[in-house]
Amino acid sequence: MSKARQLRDRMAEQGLVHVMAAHSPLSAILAEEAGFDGLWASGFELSALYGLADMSLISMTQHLDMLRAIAGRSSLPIVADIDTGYGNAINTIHAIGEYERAGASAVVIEDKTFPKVSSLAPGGRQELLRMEEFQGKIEAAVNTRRDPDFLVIARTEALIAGLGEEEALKRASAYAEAGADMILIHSKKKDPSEIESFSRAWNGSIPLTIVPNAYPELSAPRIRALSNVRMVIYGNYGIRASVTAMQDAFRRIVRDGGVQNVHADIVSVDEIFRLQGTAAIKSQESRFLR
Ligand code: SPV
Ligand code: MG
Repeated sequence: MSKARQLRDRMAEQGLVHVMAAHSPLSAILAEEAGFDGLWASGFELSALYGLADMSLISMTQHLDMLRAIAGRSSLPIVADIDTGYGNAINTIHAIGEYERAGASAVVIEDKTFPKVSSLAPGGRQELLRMEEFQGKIEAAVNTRRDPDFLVIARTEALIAGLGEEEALKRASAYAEAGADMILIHSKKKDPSEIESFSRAWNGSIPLTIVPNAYPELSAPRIRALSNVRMVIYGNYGIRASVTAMQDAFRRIVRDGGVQNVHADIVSVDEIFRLQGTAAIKSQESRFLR
């Protein structure tokens, strides 16, 4: 059974799957150990890892390399954030082949123009593609996938662009007609009202995915009450948690003039050895090194 099938089955069984952002194999290992259902190969997180803005500056090759490395160290299904599909429908066809081969179980493609600007960037330029052109990208993606369970998730940025619920609903219906498996509806409003209202108004022809980055109070019980939502993506929590931890430790080391205090408050080197799979290598050494 493919991981894409597993993800679909889990959505059907649980009603809601929890997908954590991963920007590296190590963050993917930690997400799997914590109990998430899937991984989000986030463009925002990978851009931040490179110290860059999430504005189509990271190449498809860089994203694919990281996705392959993540797939090699985690058994969870991966939802790949492929932004605008790297160009037009022809670029999208190429991208779908590459991402499926690299080990993704799903892609999210958004209806912005290339190059995109991060949805949450204050005052960010948010230009949408013509709806018909984006339908072409969705049809191309659906037509290209080899595993029929591979999920094509169409993300509309109509609310992000300030075009309102009616436009968002119109676009979501058009993308469902084009063959999308799910709609990702995103909002940068500081409360979940836009998302709750959209989800109530949605015709339910295909399920919804949400990314509660700007409105964190939308907890799992409240999401479950929105009957159309089947996937929640925790979109930037991996990189933010890492930055919090590193800022704290690095500042303390400078302030304290050494690592004597921080040492006991961070994980041991043995814990890193465990995450690196060192025990398995030890047993391989004793078996095969002669
Ligand atoms: C990402 O994590 O790259 C996303 C989610 O696309 S957001 O940054 O909120 O747009
Ligand atoms: Mg993104």
